[in-house]
Amino acid sequence: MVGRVGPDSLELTEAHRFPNRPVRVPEGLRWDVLGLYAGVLDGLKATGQVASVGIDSWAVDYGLLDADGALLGNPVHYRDARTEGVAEKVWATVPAEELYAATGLQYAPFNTLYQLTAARASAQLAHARRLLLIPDLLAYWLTGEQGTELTNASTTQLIDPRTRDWSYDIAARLGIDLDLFAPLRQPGDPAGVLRAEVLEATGLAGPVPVTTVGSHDTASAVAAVPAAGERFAYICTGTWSLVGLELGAPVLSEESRAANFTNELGLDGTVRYLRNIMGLWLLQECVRAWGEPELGGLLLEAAKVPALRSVVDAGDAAFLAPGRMPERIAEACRASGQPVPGSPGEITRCILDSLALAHRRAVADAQRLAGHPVDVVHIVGGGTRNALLCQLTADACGLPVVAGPTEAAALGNVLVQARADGLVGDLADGRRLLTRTQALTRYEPQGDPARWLDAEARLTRG
Ligand code: LRH
Repeated sequence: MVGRVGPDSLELTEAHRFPNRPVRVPEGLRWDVLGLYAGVLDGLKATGQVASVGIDSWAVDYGLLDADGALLGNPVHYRDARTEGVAEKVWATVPAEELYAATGLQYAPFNTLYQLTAARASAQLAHARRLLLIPDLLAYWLTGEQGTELTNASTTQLIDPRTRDWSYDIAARLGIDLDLFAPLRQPGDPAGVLRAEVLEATGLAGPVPVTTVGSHDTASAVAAVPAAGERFAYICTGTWSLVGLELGAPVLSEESRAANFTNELGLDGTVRYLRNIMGLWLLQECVRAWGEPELGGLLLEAAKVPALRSVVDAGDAAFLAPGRMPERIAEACRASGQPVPGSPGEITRCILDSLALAHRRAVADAQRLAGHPVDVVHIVGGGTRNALLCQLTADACGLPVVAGPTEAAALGNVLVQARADGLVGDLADGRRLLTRTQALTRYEPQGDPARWLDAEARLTRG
């Protein structure tokens, strides 16, 4: 994405798009990270020329480098099965309560800490001298310089959200060598310049600086939530729904742990207090199983299906792995004694109702646990294109929803680069620019909110 920023303008254009296809090999599910890097180079070439480059991606995953700086194998995909049953082993050394009080991270089997524990006896880790999170790995290949960007580092479960530094004690007790990580760097810090070979491969004229941005895509997306003031919740929609609040300090209570809320780090000393919900992954996997029918048609069919006939728990890790998604959703409905959706339209409706319900729960729980009331819910990311999901979320939350921008992560990324260049001011200033320049749609809550409480009760009964 190419961003153009002026005093009263902020525009994105897509220079190049390439698929990110995980590959299943005998040892498990892997990322084709060389393919991604090649896509990045093609993308840079397609820009013509840029003043700065910033990289963000999904969280938690990493590549390992040997003593020569060479990549050791393909990075493992966070949906790979290697972390099954690993958390219990970790908790035998550091109890889950203590781990939460120290790192503030919600339990997810794929947090880097569990992945590293799963890999403990592997030959690859034994030979590794450096670990780079995915955006830091791409930045290393582009610049030759290594660093660990803070917002993404906070998803490793090895950062203390109070000090915004490593959790040295936790790492030591779990036998994780923090020297594997390159020094921490902050959004806005310089991350080097494009190497001569990269300039040659892309045709760009150097020097082109690489700027550290909120390299966790969700950190960048939250930075681009066009909110005024503090009384807002956000939902970053896409493969995941990340639902929560922006806070000045982490919430590390036992109640918060039990509710599975995470304290990831955001820009400018903020904390992203949120819950990971399975998100449109549920629908993406069904669409794949149905042979990729057109989404518009599916949503029209879904809109005709009566509301809230059956719902599933969109926070359930049972939906994490790829494959057989329509069947797994049907099984979950059957197990909780609800009508079993059969047609693609019915299953789509079940997914959207379930997501809206999970959004409702997370928005309500976050406000209660953080003692931070909100007046509006902002939806950013891919789900903003799904008007039915936005309306259902407004209905379920009983709050107005403001949907947009869609490319929030890219906009948040660009804003941090623009700021490093002195073109925009702080987070609030960037948000005002977004509000003035981006297309936003408002959805007012409709219908009786009690219906959603009834549906929620069905989940807990199941
Ligand atoms: C979204 C995301 C999310 C993480 C998940 C692994 O792309 O970064 O914030 O929890 O991927």
